[in-house]
Amino acid sequence: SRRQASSSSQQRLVVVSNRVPVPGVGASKAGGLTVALEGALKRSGGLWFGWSGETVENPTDQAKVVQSGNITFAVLDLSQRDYDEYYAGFANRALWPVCHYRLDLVQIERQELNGYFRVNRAFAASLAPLLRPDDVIWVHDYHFIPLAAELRRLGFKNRMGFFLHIPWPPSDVASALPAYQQLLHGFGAYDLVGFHTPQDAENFQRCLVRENIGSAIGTGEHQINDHKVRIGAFPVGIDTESFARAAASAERNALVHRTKASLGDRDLIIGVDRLDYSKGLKQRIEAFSCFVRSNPDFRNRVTYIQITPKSRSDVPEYQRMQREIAEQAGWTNGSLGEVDWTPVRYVNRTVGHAALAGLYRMSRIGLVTPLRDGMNLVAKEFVAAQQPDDPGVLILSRFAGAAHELDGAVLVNPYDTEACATAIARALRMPLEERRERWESMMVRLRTNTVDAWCQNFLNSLGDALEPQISPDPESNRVPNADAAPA
Ligand code: ADQ
Repeated sequence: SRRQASSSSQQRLVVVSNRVPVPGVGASKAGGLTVALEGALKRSGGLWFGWSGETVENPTDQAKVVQSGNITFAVLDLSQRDYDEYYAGFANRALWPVCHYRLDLVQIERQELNGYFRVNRAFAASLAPLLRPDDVIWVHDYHFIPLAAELRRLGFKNRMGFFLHIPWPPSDVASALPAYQQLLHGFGAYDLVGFHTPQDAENFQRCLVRENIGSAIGTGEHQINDHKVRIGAFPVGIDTESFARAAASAERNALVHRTKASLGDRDLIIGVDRLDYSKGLKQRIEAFSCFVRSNPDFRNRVTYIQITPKSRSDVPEYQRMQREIAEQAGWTNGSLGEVDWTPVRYVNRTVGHAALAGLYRMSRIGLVTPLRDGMNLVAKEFVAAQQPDDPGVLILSRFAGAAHELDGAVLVNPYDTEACATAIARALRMPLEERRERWESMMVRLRTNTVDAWCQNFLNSLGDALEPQISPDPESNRVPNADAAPA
């Protein structure tokens, strides 16, 4: 077959992502995902290529290379114009809102669109001299959809896979993207295109069908000219055991300790999200205040902490939202609070991994209510961090990819304020036995579908044999609970 299965471990893994955690450069803000990919690369050795995170006046087209152990990091700087058009522009003002079903927030600028394709072409050209014929290339996320097409144009025949970390909407929504056809053709240059949920994968394949791009061979396989593209769901996981361990030992963490002391005997409700309109913060604060108003017996007995680092502050839609959310948190406290009770503690901070795990663990409720989310790792981290004999309750939006897997959560429609308020009251009153049952069922999933398993599944499916000792288990590529639509 075209994808000849090599059982050698000669093949090198090349990861491409917008941000690259080059050791010793910048603050270590490694999220779950960079840790996971780092894990995969460390095992097999390989190359990690992407943006340096820097903008400079005259960027060169030659990547800066840093060797660390068996991983080679190679990064490019961007000019201010490239950054504005490719990153802050097309990626975050067109692709991000469309993929999160927010057509009201889409900004379409020809120049930004051109910048996006130009930067992808430039990245491909700079990656080209670093590539070997046997390399397996794994491209991540919406910043780099056209990368494979650009590499193919330069003659590369390597196996290439793409994983989208954000949702893919139905074609009526997706087709609001400019250069829609060109973007879809861009996906078609990969051998495998992965999404978090079967629903996203299905949406995507329907887009190809409706635009008459190639033809479906079956569900999850598409023939485009003489090229076969596989399309599948690969729900990302976390390092469950290590997160649980971090949570268990976090009692010694100073911030966790101080927070606990500051709460007195109040119950803690926690939200942790980047400040992003997809996370449903406005609706969430509204639901919390509806809960307090309709459950006066809980006044002064709960505290809602929302930890929300600012992100993409140079994108105008984010600046507007940052003001709105801050105002709303202030309003809520002004109207509901007491001299000795602040109902909402809203902080724009990044919190260390260990402290975060400890804060999740002492919470009665994790509020994860995005309006739309590819997966949402906070939901998984919250569950992994719970105390097995007295776990808290996860309240989860049905519009998070995680809702496909975490059937033990209390699933909510984040737009329905009163229903969310009721869910909060219900979670606070939930008997221990029910909490345990729900938690156990979620942990079963989280213990199997770890981030390592996710990497393995994707790479196995890409038909590569980087780690031949792991036998490809056909069941492991099945999406658990694939048929169960979120309630
Ligand atoms: P994000 O939109 O960033 O990711 P999420 O999956 O929740 O959303 O991951 C956020 C990560 O950042 C988590 O590991 C969380 O712990 C951490 N984080 C958030 N707030 C923090 C804070 N205040 N301090 C410290 N850490 C914080 C995108 C997609 C998601 C998808 C992931 C991975 O939007 O849907 O799950 O990629 O594919």
